[in-house]
Amino acid sequence: MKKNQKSLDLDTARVSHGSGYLTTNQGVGVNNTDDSLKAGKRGPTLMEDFIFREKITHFDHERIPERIVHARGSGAHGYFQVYENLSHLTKAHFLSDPNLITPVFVRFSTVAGFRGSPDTVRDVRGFAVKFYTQEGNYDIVGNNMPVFFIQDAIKFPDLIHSVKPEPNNEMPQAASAHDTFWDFVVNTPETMHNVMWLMSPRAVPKSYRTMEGFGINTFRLVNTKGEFKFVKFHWKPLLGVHSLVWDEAEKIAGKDPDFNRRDLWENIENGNPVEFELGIQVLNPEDEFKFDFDILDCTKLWPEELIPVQKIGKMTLNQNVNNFFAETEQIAFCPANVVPGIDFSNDPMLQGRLFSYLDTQISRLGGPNFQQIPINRPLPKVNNNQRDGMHRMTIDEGQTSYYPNSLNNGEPHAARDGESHFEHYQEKVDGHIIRERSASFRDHYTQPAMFWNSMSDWERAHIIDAFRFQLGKCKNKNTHQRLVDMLGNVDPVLAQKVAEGLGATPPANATNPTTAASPALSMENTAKSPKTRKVAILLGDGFDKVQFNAITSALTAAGASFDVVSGKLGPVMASDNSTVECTQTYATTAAVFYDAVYIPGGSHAESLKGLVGVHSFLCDTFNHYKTIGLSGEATALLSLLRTGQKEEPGIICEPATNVASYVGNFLEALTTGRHFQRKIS
Ligand code: HDD
Repeated sequence: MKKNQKSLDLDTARVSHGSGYLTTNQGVGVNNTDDSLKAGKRGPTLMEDFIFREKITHFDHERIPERIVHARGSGAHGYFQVYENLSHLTKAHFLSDPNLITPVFVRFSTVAGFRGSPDTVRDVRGFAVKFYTQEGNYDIVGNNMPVFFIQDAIKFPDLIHSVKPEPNNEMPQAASAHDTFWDFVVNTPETMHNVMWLMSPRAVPKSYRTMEGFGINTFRLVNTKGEFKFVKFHWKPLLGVHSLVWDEAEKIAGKDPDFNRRDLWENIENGNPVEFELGIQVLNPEDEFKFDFDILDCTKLWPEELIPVQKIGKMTLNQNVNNFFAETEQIAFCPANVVPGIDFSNDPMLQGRLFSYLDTQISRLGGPNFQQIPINRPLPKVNNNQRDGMHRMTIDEGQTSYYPNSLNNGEPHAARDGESHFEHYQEKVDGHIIRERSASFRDHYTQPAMFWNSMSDWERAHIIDAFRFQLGKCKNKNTHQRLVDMLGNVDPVLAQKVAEGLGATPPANATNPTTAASPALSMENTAKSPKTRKVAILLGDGFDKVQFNAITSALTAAGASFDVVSGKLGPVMASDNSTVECTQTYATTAAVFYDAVYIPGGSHAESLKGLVGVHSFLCDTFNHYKTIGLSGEATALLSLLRTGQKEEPGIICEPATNVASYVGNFLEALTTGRHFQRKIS
């Protein structure tokens, strides 16, 4: 793979430890790193043992504070290319030339959990992208939901204090299903819209490769003529948007807490690039007041049907980190990192964010020089009079470190015309200094209702179950009722169903304030591809090799993958006495890690019937709406499902197997993904 500019820059910091003798940090050779220096073989350790002291001291200081939010995350390198010259909209150089390759680093994250918490919890996901442009670093620090919980950044500490583990007992970990979060929600109606998203399947993404990203806040694009447009940023995954079901997410959290991290890592490691298109919604300044929401209010989205998303370029993630700490942990994103041509709006959330990130990074990364850490340093030369501070990495030469100066001929000089530089958009501002919220921010229910109206049946069922689960974990009954009353302003059916689950009283005057819907908000019609699909093939001695071969070659041809699962690792014998290597067992894996289960015919079917592992594979696959494939003698295993479940969609079961047509049916069901029409109760 040809290296991009940032990769070459990072090469200067990479150190290989493949060979050579051990040394101290001073470069002095060490011939024993196992025994400390003692006064006699059984005597006390000596203070003069600098080798011991250095090793232990370094170890004692190996941890840095984790991020106050988004502590749990995974990152990857890649690049971005714009589809066409956008200089009519923005002077940003990296958006002007389709041939230009801009290196990027992306970090995906959960929000509430600690650094070691599981990936598949119900939470918003962070989606932060750093573009290493030729004009400096540009960051889009977004989430996988297009709106936020609060309208003003000053409330952020309250929101986060409420969702993090409760301060008296530090429970629960990485979960919003507890009293303080919902207490905050019922006291803060502006949270309603994001709460609807949080209860939806979007909050349990199947993969970082299959979630959307949103810049959320409103920004400006500014061109060379000084004209601006308001803009919102979107990331659209080429593989479509896919989520887990809740029972699956909970089980995976225990069985593989690294589920999303592993998926990202393994795909990049296996040469499957991860691709997102960058989209923009562009709004003329004269249209600022045309809508029934305020475009500066980040609890509102701009419906794509009103303001279409234009796809302007593609990001490809194709390289894993060499060292998690040096890259993923030390990277520092900041919404204030903009380049010429991209500017801020007066969105009060964005304005507050512009302060917080750099501030937190000074303590998280140990001082004001964290921009010099290799993963953070920009590609253009940093040229200013800032000096000193903790961990300064550069040796800044010269006598002067101030401006203006004559001793250094006025250098470095203020950028002149023709030299890339940032100029703030010269907005005219007029108003009284006031600590108040604009009246145009007051409608907290129309867009949550639009979101609800846009959902398919299965998404609605997911949302109702999520409210019931989350509130069910809250001890305070008053909170249940207040939440149900809030939902009465979103939709009567939603309020009624949630009330039923909580034993609360449905609100008397519940109404849905709008008939509007935005089809783009539903995941129902998203792209579906066999390429993300993985099948568990359950085998015992005596399986039908012809059927096995037909399925596995079809899966490989379609770009899907499979694991052979059996009672023990090693070879499993087919009916024709050939063998197939089994790579997973019922102890090492489970149905939650696959999109489908397939069992070929053959004499093994009878023995599989009695295995607990096979039973739980089939039941979980059924309950999670996934495809079940049984052919030949294995169709008898259908008896492991309860009566009434056997005719449900997504069950491809054929006793007299016509191999070719069977494989076609199975692949079609697999590509569909989940069969939500299935009744699982
Ligand atoms: Fe934030 C991290 C996204 C509001 C303060 N935020 C952080 C990260 C993401 C977001 C993705 C992790 C970046 C990484 O991977 O390192 N934050 C958002 C979005 C917001 C938002 C989309 C609303 C539109 N954030 C927000 C507010 C504040 C912060 C209102 C404070 C006033 N966010 C922070 C922070 C973090 C952070 C405390 C923690 C670690 C860090 O910055 O570097 O400064």
